[in-house]
Amino acid sequence: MRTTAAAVVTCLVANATLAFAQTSYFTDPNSGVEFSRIGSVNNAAYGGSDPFNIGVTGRGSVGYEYSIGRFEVTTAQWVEFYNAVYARADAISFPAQTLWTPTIWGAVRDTSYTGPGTRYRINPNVANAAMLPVGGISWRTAAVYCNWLHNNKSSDASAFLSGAYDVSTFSGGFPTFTDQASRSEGARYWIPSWDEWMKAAHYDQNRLNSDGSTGGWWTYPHMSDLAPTYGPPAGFPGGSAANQANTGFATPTRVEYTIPLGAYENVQSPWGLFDVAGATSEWTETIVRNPAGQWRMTDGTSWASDAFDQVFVRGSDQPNLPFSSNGLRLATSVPSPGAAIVGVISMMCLGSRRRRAALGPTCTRATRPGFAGLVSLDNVLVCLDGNT
Ligand SMILES: [Ca+2]
Repeated sequence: MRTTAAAVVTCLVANATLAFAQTSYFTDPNSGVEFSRIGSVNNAAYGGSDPFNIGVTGRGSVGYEYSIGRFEVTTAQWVEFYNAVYARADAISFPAQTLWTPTIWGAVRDTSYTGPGTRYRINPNVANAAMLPVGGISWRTAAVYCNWLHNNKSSDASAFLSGAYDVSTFSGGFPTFTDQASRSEGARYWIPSWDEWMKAAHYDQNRLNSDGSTGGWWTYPHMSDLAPTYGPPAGFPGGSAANQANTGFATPTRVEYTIPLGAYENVQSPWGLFDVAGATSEWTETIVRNPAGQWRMTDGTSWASDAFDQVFVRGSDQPNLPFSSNGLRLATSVPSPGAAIVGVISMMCLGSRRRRAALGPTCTRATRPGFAGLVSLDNVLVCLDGNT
């Protein structure tokens, strides 16, 4: 989102008398990602119910500031990364099952490119393809993306291999893997932990509690305890301005895959995140273990899937495979605490966006058949997600 200086001033003036804590946004020039700064250090953990026994009660407190993408990674951002990896003369040596080409995004192979390597480009025949979400990102591919950003998008092969995650640790898949458990010390970009993701999606520093205190948890990620209205946004076939998330519906013409990120412009998490519900399910760094094996946790529902956007529901998948429903919302330490944040706007001052897209030829349907009722069974989810 672009916010003009005039708009920022207007927003700040308009909200100068409001008591609630404001949310700070900034666009990081290195990654090109627009982030929300997550404050409220040492926030109260989620204290609600855990009906699926996933261990959510007591989670979601974070004792430091961090930032997280307002949008899932976009096709434009992923094309740049893809080409940095593949449109080159020297083939970078990765462990097996580390890099995958997305299955659902707004890019196509650039057939005019003769090498070296392979190059993709944003589909010129798809309106606003640059803002379409990216599905089919494996956890390991997401980790390599973090390495590349950590190393300032260096073209050197080593820039992809370490920094945030040491790819030499990547092996295995199901039922176990040896991948680095959490980000390297000093990582500048990373895959958010479940606590970081939960807080950014569901914790509201301004929610008024019955005892007069502020700060609490919403069941759903659009600052509500009631489920969002699922359906296409206004301007799309079957769409309505009353609809709130790109999930929970599937159309014969695959309208759901033509909806760009941020299309539900007035539907945001307490920290200004778009499309927490819908588009892709988002990887987290957190490892789920049970006697049957281990997985990396995902959260948020994906396109067309059964909608389970409650705070007490999550998914999980193997880190080595590119399930088409899975994408990435990036986390970062930049700017470092105390550094200047540009583009401060109020959560009430939302920029206008109107993005429309048509279905690209690379789109494929991604569903999670049988997802309903199996949300807490990681070993079952792994099998059901093998749909790419
Ligand atoms: Ca999402």
